[in-house]
Amino acid sequence: MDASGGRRAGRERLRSGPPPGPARPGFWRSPIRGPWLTAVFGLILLVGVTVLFVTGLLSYAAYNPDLAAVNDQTPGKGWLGFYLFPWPTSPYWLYRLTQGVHVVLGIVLVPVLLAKLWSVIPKLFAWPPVRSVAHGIERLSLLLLVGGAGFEFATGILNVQLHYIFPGSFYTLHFYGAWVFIGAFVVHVAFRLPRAVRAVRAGSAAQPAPGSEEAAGLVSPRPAQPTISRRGAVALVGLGALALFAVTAGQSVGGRWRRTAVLAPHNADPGPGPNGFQINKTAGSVGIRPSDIGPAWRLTVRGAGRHAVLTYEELLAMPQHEAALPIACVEGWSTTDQLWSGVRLIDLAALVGPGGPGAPGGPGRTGAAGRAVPDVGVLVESVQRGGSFRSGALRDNQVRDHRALLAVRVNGAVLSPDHGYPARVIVPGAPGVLNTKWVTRLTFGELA
Ligand SMILES: Nc1nc2c(c(=O)[nH]1)N[C@H]1C(S)=C(S)[C@@H](COP(=O)(O)O)O[C@H]1N2
Ligand SMILES: [Mo]
Repeated sequence: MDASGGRRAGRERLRSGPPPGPARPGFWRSPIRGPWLTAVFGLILLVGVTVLFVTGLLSYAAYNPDLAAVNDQTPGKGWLGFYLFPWPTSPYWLYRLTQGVHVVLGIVLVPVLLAKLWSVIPKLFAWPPVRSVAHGIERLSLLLLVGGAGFEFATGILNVQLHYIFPGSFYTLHFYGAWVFIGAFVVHVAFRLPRAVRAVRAGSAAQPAPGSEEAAGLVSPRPAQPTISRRGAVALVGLGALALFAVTAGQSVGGRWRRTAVLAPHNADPGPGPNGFQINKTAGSVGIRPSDIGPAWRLTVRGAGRHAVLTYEELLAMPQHEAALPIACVEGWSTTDQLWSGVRLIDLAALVGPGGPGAPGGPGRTGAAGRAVPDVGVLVESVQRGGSFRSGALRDNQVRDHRALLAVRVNGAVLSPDHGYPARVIVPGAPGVLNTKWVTRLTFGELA
């Protein structure tokens, strides 16, 4: 047989019907599968994934990935990060809200995502696997869609469960994955939205004839007896989502609600007292030695060509200010507002600013007319040597906010070693990761 004869025989086999198994019509027998069920889950995901994508991009912007290649070094994000903007400091609970929504919603949508995938399983085995070039491209885009969704949900959930097992940085993987996923998602929505809207309008009782255009390959030609109604199935998935909400949302609210977050890794009791609120990494767990933060501790402050070295007592002798601010972690947990007190970052910048302390035209937007106002972004370094954490960078607008402190006290007490004694940064509106603990050096000036 010549080559073209072989191809013809292959085509004959395809036309003569699918092999035995899941590709056969009638293999999938659930009577509730159909355009209505798929459309309901699909429309919920349309709203949910859109919110996830937007809050995810916001989280990335909040992380200040443009600063000094300190906060993040995702290569190529310059192009995908076209939208990056200076993260504001007001409202001070901004990141607490956006990241709480991102993480809680991501967890709550898991049952909906699984139900949606279940509802379209017969299409995975569609026969013939590829009907035309267009069909082939469509199936390839579905691979990116389903693969992208699986990847984003899996990496996100592993991250909030503190399982950093993926190769490379979470930020890099989750960020690139999000763009691949959202690309496939937009294409999918563009093709399917009209059909989904029609199916939902037709109602849960309407079931198009199997094999018809409107059935979209979802309706079984040999349905089994129903054990649940379509609406019942949606309600069941909704209950699952609600249950997940009930056991995770508490960690984003903080305070006494944190105990309800039994599925969250950060639900342990942080103990009583002024320092009794959530700790990310304890001093012991990242190898902070008592000698690092004992009497020999010094704070080095550097600015345009000048620097100052302060003892703990000298830091305490500077004007102390208060700010009630939460800590809101990228992992989705947050504390309620805590009352921090310490030295304003802008006052520390003024110590080493171009004009020196109190000089006209020193740091502050109200410099003498015509004088360029220096950028007071800051690189914050910790005494920490263990773990992956070294430093963090803050933007000019964050340093200038009067609530941005190098805190030495919280809720009226000296900082505990686990919360960053002798001094830690606290900034309004920013992700927790920028609130560097056990600070030993501040370098003010142009960063990017
Ligand atoms: N030096 C240092 N600072 C750090 C961290 C760290 O691991 N090391 N963790 C950061 C993260 S991710 C968060 S969410 C906050 C948590 O602060 P807390 O432990 O006082 O609640 O500290 C930040 N500062
Ligand atoms: Mo964090």
